[in-house]
Amino acid sequence: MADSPSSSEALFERARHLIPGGVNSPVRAFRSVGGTPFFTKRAEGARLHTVDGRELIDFVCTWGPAVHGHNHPAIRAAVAEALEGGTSFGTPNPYEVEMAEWITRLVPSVERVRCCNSGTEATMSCIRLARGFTGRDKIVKFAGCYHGHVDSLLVKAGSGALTLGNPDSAGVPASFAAETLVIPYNDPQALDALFYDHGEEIAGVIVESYPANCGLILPSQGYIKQLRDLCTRHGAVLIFDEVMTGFRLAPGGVQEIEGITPDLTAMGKVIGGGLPVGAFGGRADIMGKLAPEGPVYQAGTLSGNPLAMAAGIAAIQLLVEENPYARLDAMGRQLAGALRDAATKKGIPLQVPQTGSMLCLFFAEEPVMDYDAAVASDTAYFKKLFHLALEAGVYLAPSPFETLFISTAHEVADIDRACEVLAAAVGKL
Ligand code: KE4
Repeated sequence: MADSPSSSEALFERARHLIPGGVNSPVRAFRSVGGTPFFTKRAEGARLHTVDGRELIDFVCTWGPAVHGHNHPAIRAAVAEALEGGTSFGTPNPYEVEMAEWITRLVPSVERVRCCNSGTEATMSCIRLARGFTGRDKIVKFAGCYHGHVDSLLVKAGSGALTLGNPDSAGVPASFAAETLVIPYNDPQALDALFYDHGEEIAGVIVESYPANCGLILPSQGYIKQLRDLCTRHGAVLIFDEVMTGFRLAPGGVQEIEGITPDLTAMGKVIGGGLPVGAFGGRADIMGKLAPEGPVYQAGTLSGNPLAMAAGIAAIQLLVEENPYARLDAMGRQLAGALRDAATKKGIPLQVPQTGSMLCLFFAEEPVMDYDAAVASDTAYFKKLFHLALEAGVYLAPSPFETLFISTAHEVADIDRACEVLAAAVGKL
């Protein structure tokens, strides 16, 4: 069929001339799996409807925010109601207060909170606060973790940076990178050595509470506790990046599941209900350093935007009312089990780490516990599986270094269908 002006092919051809890579965020470009990205016309529940007339079961969920699926009636109604009052005021508004009350109620470690416009802004602000609070300069991150495109954190980063093969982005001065210490995740000895050598220089340690940007990597027993204890002993600020895991894996995120209290938490995605959002918060003594109360500056024209706050409040209220976590975990287990069974039957090494509504596929002999093991996994198998699944109407994240997401809009029939499609795809590898 000749490409109609609105086909994905035609749209991508137009986009490529005007937008770098044809996309407004690199990981959408299908660079690591090949092919042309499809364009979505609308999204409903667990499905994306492409401009080419295809209907796909969506396991990307707009990279995490759509924990209730797409276009949920309650979220749509909340945005419509807020829209009656306008789109942005540049003054405080009631929605911001309600959002702050929800976040501080569900995440007890967050005594005070500020909203912003993205997860990147949230992590960037946590870093600046840690430095302003301690008067120290060094920041610690973990190889493969991704915290948004903050200069000082685009060092051995995951997600799109890793997908495109440039985990250390160009444009970040060596002087910036020098203030960021990077160590392997899940390596207790490396953690001890780092604090032995640099403990008193470290302003803060930022960690994805469950790393999910070089695939999903779960912490070894006791690792997060060791990190907490070392930060406490050396006066370093422990920052949990719960942009992806917050509210999705439990009402209070991973810190509720693990029983570990960070000093600051970065949040985003779910709390915007699909609209642009970020938030960061934590200990009152640290947050008290933030302008206009303290010397650490941070700001945003659209921070606390009434539409984003209304959508996020509706999303949070749905989670509290429905308490869907056990059902989401059951669907995650079913999908992971079907993949493991198919790989065993085919005789292909496949690891499928899963927790709650998050899971990923590593074509590897052994469980993947860190960045090096993740990048050593067989990405060619993943690429083939991705396209076999897409052809059959199941959309996985277009990168082996991302994570699959399940929403409350996924029905039993969707998971059954996905299990069938993915098992068949594994059988064809
Ligand atoms: P944003 O600036 O994209 O809102 O959030 C950055 C961020 C921070 N922390 C974690 C743990 C994250 O996963 C992210 C962003 N996640 C990626 C997907 N892995 C967003 C997708 C994209 O970059 O297009």
